Amino acid sequence: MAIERTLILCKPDAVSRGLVGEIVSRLERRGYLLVAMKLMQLDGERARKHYGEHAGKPFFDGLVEFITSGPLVAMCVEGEGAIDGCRQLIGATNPLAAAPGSIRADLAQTIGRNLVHGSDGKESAERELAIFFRDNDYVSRRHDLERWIYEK
Ligand code: DAT
Ligand code: MG
Repeated sequence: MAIERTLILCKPDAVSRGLVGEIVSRLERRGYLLVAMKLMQLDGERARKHYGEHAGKPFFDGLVEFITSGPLVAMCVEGEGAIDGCRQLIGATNPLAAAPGSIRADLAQTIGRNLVHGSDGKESAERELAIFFRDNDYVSRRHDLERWIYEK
């Protein structure tokens, strides 16, 4: 394993439902560290870039419309194996198939309003983080990493 960074979004449904704190809390309780965080509203261009792998699929236009429909919270989350670990906390894409205890199983009902985005691999994490953050948006949590997470 390695210390990884991943992009997590609290999508507009999460902001609108007042679930940002709940979602951030679950990530923090796992021990993951926030190293960048931004409340923002996406324009169509950036939304299409972020979800580029889904271009042409039947749900693509609705997905872009939804993700741009209101403010979202973008985060860079850091930790040991954080990419897969966050996907585990988030749960399967369809809340009905998500493991009980995951964010989507506990808090969401439908695939189109599943509250959270998490990068699905190293390459997508890097690509997606660059869409949302610049180099100087990141803070170092090295001290917390060493104190709480890193196994020496
Ligand atoms: P995930 O968000 O779990 O990585 P994904 O990358 O396959 O899932 O899809 C991105 C988002 O697109 C997903 O969170 C919700 C939406 N989506 C995916 N499949 C869908 C479908 N069949 N119908 C409606 N929305 C869908
Ligand atoms: Mg995905």
